[in-house]
Amino acid sequence: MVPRFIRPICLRIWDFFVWKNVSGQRNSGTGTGKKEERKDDMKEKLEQLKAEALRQIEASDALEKLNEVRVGFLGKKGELTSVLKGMKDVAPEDRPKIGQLVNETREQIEKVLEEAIAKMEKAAREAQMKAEVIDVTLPAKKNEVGHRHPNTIAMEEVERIFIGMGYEVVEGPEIETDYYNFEALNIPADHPAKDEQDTFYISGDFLLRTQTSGTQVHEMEKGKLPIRMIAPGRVFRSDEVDATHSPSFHQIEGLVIDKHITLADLKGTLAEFARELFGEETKVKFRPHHFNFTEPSAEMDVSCFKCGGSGCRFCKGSGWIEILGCGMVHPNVLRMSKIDPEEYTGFAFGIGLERIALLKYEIDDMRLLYENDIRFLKQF
Ligand code: 2NL
Repeated sequence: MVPRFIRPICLRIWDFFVWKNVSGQRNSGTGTGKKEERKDDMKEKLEQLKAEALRQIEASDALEKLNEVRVGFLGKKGELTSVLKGMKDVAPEDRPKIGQLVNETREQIEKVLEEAIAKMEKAAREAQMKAEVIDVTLPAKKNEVGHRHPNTIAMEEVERIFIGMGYEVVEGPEIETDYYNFEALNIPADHPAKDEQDTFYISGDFLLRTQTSGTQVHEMEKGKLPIRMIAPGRVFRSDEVDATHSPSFHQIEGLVIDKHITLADLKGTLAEFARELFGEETKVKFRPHHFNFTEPSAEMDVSCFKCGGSGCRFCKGSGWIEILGCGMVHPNVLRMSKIDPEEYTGFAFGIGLERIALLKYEIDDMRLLYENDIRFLKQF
């Protein structure tokens, strides 16, 4: 499209000729008869020009063609400009008249041109609207809303309970040294858990942590007491995959260290945890056990939340379900992390997250948690 500034430029050219004409009047005395003729010639030429422009506009079937017409007639080097160049041969007194005529011709061509452009643009818009018609009866695109993995739901539930009791959630590295994973936990060098058959060794001193206790050792070493923390996270053991085992699973360990912490604190805390997780009616019992890092040690069972303790398929008839391991932190463990066992005592526990998820959602095969079959995951 030819910009509108072309027009003022043409008018300037026109003014220039009028000015030249005034000075010409003063300086020269050309015969007026010939100039009279020129005036009529120009009138006729303008008429022809207009007729031709209108004909071309009429014949245009595309916006580009209309643009060509504009450039050809109204442009800087267009027909009208070249008519203006003939002005020098017109008698000075006729020049304003011819000038006016040129302007009128320009305006008329412009008007018709603009109307033709508007009409063509409207037609193009309408054609486009027709082509892009939206079928509002088509079914809408559905955005599938994702949700948390059952493991995550269980993990966040356990975290919520302990945060509610004033515990801090601390995460630590999945790669640990032998010291943080075993030695600092009072696990002797010849302990079977350290066997290559059970632990993934990386190189030298490094291994994939088999429990999140290392995170708690790091925390004890900081020397800031008391401690009330849980350490959730991924752990690794060199196990074959089956319905209850996976080489990578999740654990939530807990640690409390303060003055005057007793077994009563351990029992009260873990009983409260069980009631929040499985319901107000839940009973707990502690069975003696052995862990290197705690003394005494125990395993905690909860009354079966399916049958209430009378015995069913879910609890294999016993009425109890094993849920976690726990104990009072071994004095050797405290000492190795520079905590005086005469002044401070503590309790610790370890919960297998997958076990909680399987129990809570009544899933009978751990592998389902890792296969990421959307039909399975959608159910939680
Ligand atoms: C289990 C047993 C347990 C701990 C973990 C722990 C950590 C420190 C000191 C003492 Cl730093 N103990 N952790 C204690 C008892 C049991 O886990 O069966 N976990 C699934």
